[in-house]
Amino acid sequence: MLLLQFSTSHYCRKARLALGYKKIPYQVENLTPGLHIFKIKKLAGITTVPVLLPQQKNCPAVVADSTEIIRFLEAYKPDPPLYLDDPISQKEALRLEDYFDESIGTATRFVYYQFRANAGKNIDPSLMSQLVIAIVRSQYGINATSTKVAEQKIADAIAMLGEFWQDGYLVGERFSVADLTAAALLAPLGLLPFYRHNYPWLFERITEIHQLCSEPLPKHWEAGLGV
Ligand SMILES: N[C@@H](CCC(=O)N[C@@H](CS)C(=O)NCC(=O)O)C(=O)O
Repeated sequence: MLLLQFSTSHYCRKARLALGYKKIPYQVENLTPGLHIFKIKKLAGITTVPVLLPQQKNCPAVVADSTEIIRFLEAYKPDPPLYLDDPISQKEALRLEDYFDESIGTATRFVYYQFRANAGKNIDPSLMSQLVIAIVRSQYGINATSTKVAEQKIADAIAMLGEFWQDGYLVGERFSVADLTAAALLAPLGLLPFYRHNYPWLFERITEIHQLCSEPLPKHWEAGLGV
């Protein structure tokens, strides 16, 4: 299988965590933000990554969007499962996946890129990195005011996770797509000392989930500890 991705995208991280959890061999092709459109639009009809090309017999040629990729992987290799057996629990797991995708993943993007353009500028001062940060900030309208709203959404999500993650799972009695999605979409916050210092349990859990899925933590992860 081939995963078309941005190496820095947390939605692509979500797809990689699922592939890793299911121990499905895959390769990645890193696309350049902006130029990616020429490849992705023609192939998948959308402009966002991740896009998976299964390259297998009896499989679709293209699966776009992280949620659809997990749905496909679950059918392709049901074991170990990311979906839950009980229909009510499964409905809740998909609701949480959607909440993290639509609300928290975008909020993380605001908080993360606002940090990288200010206090976190020295994490990678290279021209290329600063250019990507500037493009993303302009594309999504990321500034101090818009980031305030995002910070509140993240605070609400962390409060909710605090109830479940300190000693259990988001839904039911085992790891599911809901836990995986939360771990992927909050992982970029591990680079921010504010979150690392105030919520150590959150990043312990995110680390555990990355280990479970054989996925490395985000680059510069140690920056969150101020080293
Ligand atoms: N709902 C999509 C969101 C993916 C997404 O927002 N990807 C961003 C990178 S983090 C992207 O491709 N942005 C490029 C663009 O919008 O042109 C998913 O879950 O796959």
